Amino acid sequence: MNLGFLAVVALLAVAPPAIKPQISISAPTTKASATKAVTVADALAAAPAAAPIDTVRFDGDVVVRVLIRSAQDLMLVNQLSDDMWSHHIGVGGEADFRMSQAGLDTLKKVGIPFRVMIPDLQNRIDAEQTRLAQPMEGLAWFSDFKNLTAVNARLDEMVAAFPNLVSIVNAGTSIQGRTIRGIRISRYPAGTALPAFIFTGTMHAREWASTMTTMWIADQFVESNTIDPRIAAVLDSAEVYVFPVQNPDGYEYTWATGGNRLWRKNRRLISGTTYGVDLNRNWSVGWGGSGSSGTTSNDTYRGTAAFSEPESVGMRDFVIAHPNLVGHIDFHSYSQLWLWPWSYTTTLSPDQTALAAVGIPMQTAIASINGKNYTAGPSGTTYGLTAGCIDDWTYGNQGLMAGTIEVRDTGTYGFVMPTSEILPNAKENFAAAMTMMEKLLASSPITITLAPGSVVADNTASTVEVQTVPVVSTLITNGVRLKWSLNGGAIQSAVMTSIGSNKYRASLPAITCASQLSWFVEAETKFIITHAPLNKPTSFNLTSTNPCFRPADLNFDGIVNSADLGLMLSSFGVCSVPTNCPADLDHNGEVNSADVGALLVEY
Ligand code: 0X9
Ligand code: ZN
Repeated sequence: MNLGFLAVVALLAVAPPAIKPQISISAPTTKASATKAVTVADALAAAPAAAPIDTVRFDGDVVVRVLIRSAQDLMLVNQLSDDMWSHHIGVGGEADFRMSQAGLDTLKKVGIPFRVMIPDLQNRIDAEQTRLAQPMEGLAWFSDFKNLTAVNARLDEMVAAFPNLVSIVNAGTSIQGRTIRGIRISRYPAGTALPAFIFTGTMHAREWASTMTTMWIADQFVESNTIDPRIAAVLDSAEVYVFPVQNPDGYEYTWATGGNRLWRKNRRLISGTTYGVDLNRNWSVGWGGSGSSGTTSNDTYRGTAAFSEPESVGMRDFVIAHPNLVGHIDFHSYSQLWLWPWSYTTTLSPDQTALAAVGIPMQTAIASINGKNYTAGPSGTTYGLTAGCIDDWTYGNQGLMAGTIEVRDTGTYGFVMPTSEILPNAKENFAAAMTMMEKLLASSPITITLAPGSVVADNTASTVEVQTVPVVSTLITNGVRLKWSLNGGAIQSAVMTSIGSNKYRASLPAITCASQLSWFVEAETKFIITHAPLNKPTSFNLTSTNPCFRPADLNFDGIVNSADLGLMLSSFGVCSVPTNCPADLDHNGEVNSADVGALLVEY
């Protein structure tokens, strides 16, 4: 791991232009930059309505992968480009930058090693525009990228087709007044106590592959909810939230005439011609730290304060309002990475073991679909420091297992991905999401090893024993609990005592004739509480019923009568196995007249 490079990446993101070193090369005067978008947006506002406004163009721009050998290399590249496409740290510290031909010429002159990844960026954008202008009727939804209107229409269609499964949820309103829409997928009524997962996309506007990935997750959970046994099992035990577009204004701007295909931030007007806060630098955990910028024009501008932006406030409040959330993946593009906390520091999270216990199987699951290798690890050391990200907050503040997936590709196409990649990419990332859910739901499986039958004796406490072997993270202190409700009343709880071998024991209270007890066991680990007998609400309905059993009611019909007397008389005599001799009411090893007397008292 090249820690020096990390520090430099951080420097790149935070360094305001005023302190850039004066390097004695001629800076390109026609440098393509995010400020182009600002100019056009400004022109849009000022222009007469009829004036044709061109979409921001990147004619002549290239995307280069630069080998950063030193801090000076990076500072120089920073002079030549203000659009870093990937911060991915490869061997020797490689990163992708968009720059003009003049910038490329300078790179050659000064001898920094580089490779042109995309020589014809504007051609590719033009080809994409031409393709998207073709009619799409009759084509499968995932055959091409979809704009915000189409995404929203698709969410509405899911609700219409599966009204008992899918409902629209929202996470507030963007700065331009667009609703941040998502769906809830659940077999249970809202408010049912179930663990929940949230999958989010398109926080960065140009990362269209993340929109399609989250839409595919939604699609699979909706369309295959009864067909695919793994999906069905998850929906038995959990609810799923999907927010495909967290930055609707920015996304719309990447599609709009007069917009900018490569826009990243939200669309806050900061001042003059400067727009946008990086929503993935606007969260409170580590806010303001390395890998975020205080310069308003920077692509990683963090805003004036944590949660200065309505989009991050909306998402934050949604997560706070759903304390049953246990897992979160925020999808971005590109680089094929699975990054878990922390991202604001290189210090390992206290839950590194648990994060890896789920994270490595997720990486394996991705590879199992199409053979693609995604690099996985803690974000700070795997990717570089990025302070103020959503997943550091959902993990650090809300206790969710969380992380960021950078989907395909590794730079051949970058943000302008061919349609042939949409489904293979979506499918391998669906596998990651599935694995996170399954691993967490099976985080601490509980086996009931001793339980009372459905009928218990009057006024006799019964014992429950369970075994649970946590596989993701350890049980919290007093984390295994027996819970019950007497006659439908308030839920009572008792900590189960450890009896060794991962076994725990506790007693259910004695109950009297005709009362009813419902009970279940829960095991609490850092990320999720699992339940037994099943991790779903119906588990609670395992009941223990006492039908006012009387010993003399030998045929269990609720009444002591001549039928019971007949049974007793037919078993008159010595009991060879006293415990198997119900008619021996006084337990003296013989059914005799004393027992008949006892039976008649009960008549
Ligand atoms: O910089 C970002 O916000 C993400 N990369 S991107 O190219 N999509 O912009 C990476 C965030 C990595 N940090 C976290 N794990 N949050
Ligand atoms: Zn991103």
